[in-house]
Amino acid sequence: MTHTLFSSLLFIAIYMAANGSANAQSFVMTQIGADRFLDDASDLDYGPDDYLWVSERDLGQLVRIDPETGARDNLIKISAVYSEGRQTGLLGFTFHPDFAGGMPYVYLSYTFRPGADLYQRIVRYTFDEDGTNGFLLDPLTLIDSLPASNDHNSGRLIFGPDGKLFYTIGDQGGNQGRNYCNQILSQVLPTQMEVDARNWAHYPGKVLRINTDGSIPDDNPVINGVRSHVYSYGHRNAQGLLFGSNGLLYSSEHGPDTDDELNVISGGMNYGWPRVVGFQDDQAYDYCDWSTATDCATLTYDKFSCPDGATFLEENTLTDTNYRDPLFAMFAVADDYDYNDPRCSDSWMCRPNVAPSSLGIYEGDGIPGWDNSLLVTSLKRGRVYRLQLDESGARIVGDTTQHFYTSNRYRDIAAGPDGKSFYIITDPSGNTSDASGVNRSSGLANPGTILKFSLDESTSTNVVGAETSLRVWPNPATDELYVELDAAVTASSRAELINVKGQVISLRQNLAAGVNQLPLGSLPAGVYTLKVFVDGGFMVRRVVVR
Ligand SMILES: [Ca+2]
Ligand SMILES: [Ca+2]
Ligand SMILES: [Ca+2]
Ligand SMILES: [Ca+2]
Repeated sequence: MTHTLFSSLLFIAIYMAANGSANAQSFVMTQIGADRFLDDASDLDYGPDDYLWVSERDLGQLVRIDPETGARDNLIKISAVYSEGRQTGLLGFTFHPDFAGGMPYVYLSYTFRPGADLYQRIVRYTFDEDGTNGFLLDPLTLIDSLPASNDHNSGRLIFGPDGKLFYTIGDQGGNQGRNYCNQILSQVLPTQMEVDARNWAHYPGKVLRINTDGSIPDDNPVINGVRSHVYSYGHRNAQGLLFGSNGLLYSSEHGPDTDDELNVISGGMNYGWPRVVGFQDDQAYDYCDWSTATDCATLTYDKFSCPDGATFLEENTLTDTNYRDPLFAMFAVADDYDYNDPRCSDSWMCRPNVAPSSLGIYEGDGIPGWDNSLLVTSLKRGRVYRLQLDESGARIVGDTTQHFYTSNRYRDIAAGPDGKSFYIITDPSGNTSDASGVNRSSGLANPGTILKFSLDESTSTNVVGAETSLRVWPNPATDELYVELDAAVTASSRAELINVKGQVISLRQNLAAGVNQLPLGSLPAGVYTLKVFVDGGFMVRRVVVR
């Protein structure tokens, strides 16, 4: 075996978890490989061979990296991969569940361009450890000519416990940006005639379930009278997909400006997009279909207006009995939320979405208090959000906590085999938030590399935002809440009030050291979570309003 030694340097730093809970853990951060030793990485898996496998999206290259030394093998560069911009190229890959036991197959998905139009396909390669004639051999295309676009291709590919492949295919970025006159097809289902003709044009905005030979499983759901590869529909851009050992299928999904979603995916169900965002609550989102506007192509796109002739629909107009609300929305805002609030110096930062690039799960006892947690990587916030599942796996309990906070864009996460560590790939460029969590930054701390966070068992709890630095009263509260921050707090703090559905119903920028008054207005009585963000961490209090 020859290693391509791009870099075997290891950079080590102590990193404390930014986590408001009393039993917070601290982690040691190690950088594996130099800055930008990876091209735009899209998928990271801890391989059955104890290497870190990474797809380099733009180069169309699959590599594996020794997690101890950072030494790297370039396994294959696929010449058929077509890439332009940030949403195309080599998207995802996964291992056959019996990879080490006689089925040495790796499945990859990528965009290609045989003519004027873009497509994506899923291809199986056979791994040869010897590598003399190449590491990945004998490509076998499972499914070809899936729709692709310059935006929102998704591309998460996983194996289910049922031996089927599951694949997310995004909404192609319709109804926004440069594709603003393209109809979103997430609610449009394939017809029998299309399936018979192997025409997959209506697959955007779906989760697909695929036999390992590419055919349609006999037990796939019949939706609208048709059995196809479509397993679920109504998706926007699901870049996270995994099965828990409880057998449930989870996805994470980018919301438009609010309501990034976590979903439990069930066969045949409709997850709402573009008719519903987050919960079906008619808050802070309506669907305006620009593709139906009069002379759409002559208009200038503006996401906060709806042009003449365009179909306009509130969330409550979706009445599909297959509709399912998400497990959690991160993070939702109320109807009166001003996306262009003049108090907010940067509207991109002030939008409540986190840009969830992938989803991981932690199952085990190695990190006390973390068993059965979903882990969401954020491009926009440079951190991992941890959501605790209950025993059924179908409900989130407790508060969202934040970990591994650095000024980076996190692309994907993989748990290490020791049950006490995580690996995260970072983007080589782009915007994220700075250490305060409030300001936009393009100065990435660790661009284009792999960060390892290992539980630090040698130190006692040392948490950003110690319990003593926040006082909240009265509790219960009626008309207003007083929030006192200690004198060391910078002026860049902010507060969120979150209801039991996980929706941010009130957001206050620029809390100052000392006493701050938060008017509660006409909030419904109930239990709320107050989150105060300070110095790269946050603190949480339960607040009763009556
Ligand atoms: Ca992965
Ligand atoms: Ca993968
Ligand atoms: Ca949804
Ligand atoms: Ca909603």
